[in-house]
Amino acid sequence: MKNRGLHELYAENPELADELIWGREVETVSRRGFMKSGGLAAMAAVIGASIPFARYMPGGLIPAALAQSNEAFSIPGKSGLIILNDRPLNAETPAHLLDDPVTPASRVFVRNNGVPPSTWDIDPLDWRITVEGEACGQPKVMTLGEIQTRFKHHTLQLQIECGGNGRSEFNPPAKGNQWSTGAIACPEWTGVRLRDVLEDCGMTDDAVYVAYEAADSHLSGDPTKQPISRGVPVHKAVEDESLIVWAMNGEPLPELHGYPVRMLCAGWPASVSGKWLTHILLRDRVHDGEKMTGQSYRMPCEPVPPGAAVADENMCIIESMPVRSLITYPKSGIEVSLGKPLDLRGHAWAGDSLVKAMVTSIDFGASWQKAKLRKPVNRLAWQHWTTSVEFPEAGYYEIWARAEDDAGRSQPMVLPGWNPRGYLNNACHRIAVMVTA
Ligand SMILES: Nc1nc2c(c(=O)[nH]1)N[C@H]1C(S)=C(S)[C@@H](COP(=O)(O)O)O[C@H]1N2
Ligand SMILES: [Mo]
Repeated sequence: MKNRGLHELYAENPELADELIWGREVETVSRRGFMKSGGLAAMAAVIGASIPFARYMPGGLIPAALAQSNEAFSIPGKSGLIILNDRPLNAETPAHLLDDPVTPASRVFVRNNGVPPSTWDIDPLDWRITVEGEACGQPKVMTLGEIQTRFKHHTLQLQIECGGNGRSEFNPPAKGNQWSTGAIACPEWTGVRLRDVLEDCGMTDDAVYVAYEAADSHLSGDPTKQPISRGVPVHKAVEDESLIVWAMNGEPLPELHGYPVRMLCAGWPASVSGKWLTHILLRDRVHDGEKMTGQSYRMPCEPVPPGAAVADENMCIIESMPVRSLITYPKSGIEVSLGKPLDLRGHAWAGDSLVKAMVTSIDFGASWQKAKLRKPVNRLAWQHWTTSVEFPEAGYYEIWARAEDDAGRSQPMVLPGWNPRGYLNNACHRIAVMVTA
């Protein structure tokens, strides 16, 4: 057990992990089977406190107090991100470092599929973007400089979230970057509307999809292969908030985030927001570029049992991301004194939808209290929430946060439906709090 991560152990066999770690007998029937008192003493000993609401604690779930075991690693321009892979570079942001209302560039997660282009010596105004494709009336090559002078500028705060955010919790495990909760960011972006550029290039009536190609290269080094080329249906591409951006928080785009220019279609898996943009393709069919087909960024069209193999033709392209939230203050593992209310805050978002309500629980979801929830600064920006909780006695607690969107869809308490590639885990975020007398 020494050589195996807690997450790996829980992912493979949560009941066995409970047993190994806590020495308790667990019901094998249900992953959510409640704890038996045998292991309680062991768990309380490791955590270092009693667990007042232990009777509600689901089995097979890593206590939030122990769930953040990865070490921080440094990447130029970043602060406190956790590296998941260094080739290609993938790094996520711990929840408490996402506390700012507008995410600073230093805290925006990084998801690369290939090797970024070398751009340190380019003239950004001279960067060329080709607009072409079956549904493009007048194919054009435009420089970024021309795009900046010809079209109206827009600045919006927009959230981007990787489709695989939360993947690390699926069981059986899904291959790919083992994101926990940190593949989400909501900086402010400046650019022009994608729609304005598409109209200028004479988008025809048979346009179905708008896709990107980019300047990064495939990991294999094969110049004929692209690392990723995805897109969105025309209705999403022509929304007011779909942009071609060159600035993040008023500064040129950082190299890791697509310098000098990227596409940005918020609320959908961030894989539709192509970095290092070189081509905009107006397609007369669903785009068939790299990572559009097969099982990439697709979910089973109908729910499947955990571990099932799903044929490609039964996998559907992910569109809007599901409702989700984070507790960004306090940091998990905080110690507080009994008798003092604890202020909490965080963000909530729901893909293309609005978040309508936000609730928190201190008793493993047995009861919930309503938080104050603000409106987004603009459509497709995350929303801020605050609340204050009081604890009845000293001991170990978990705070769970749960958002509900305007269509009445809530976050699942533990895990949503399993899927082969481990997408769309929007389970409640949990933090550990130790209350001392
Ligand atoms: N050209 C290019 N664009 C890309 C990617 C990439 O690897 N290459 N990764 C995509 C994926 S999967 C995600 S989640 C987001 C991540 O954006 P970020 O690194 O700016 O946070 O960029 C998307 N755009
Ligand atoms: Mo992604």
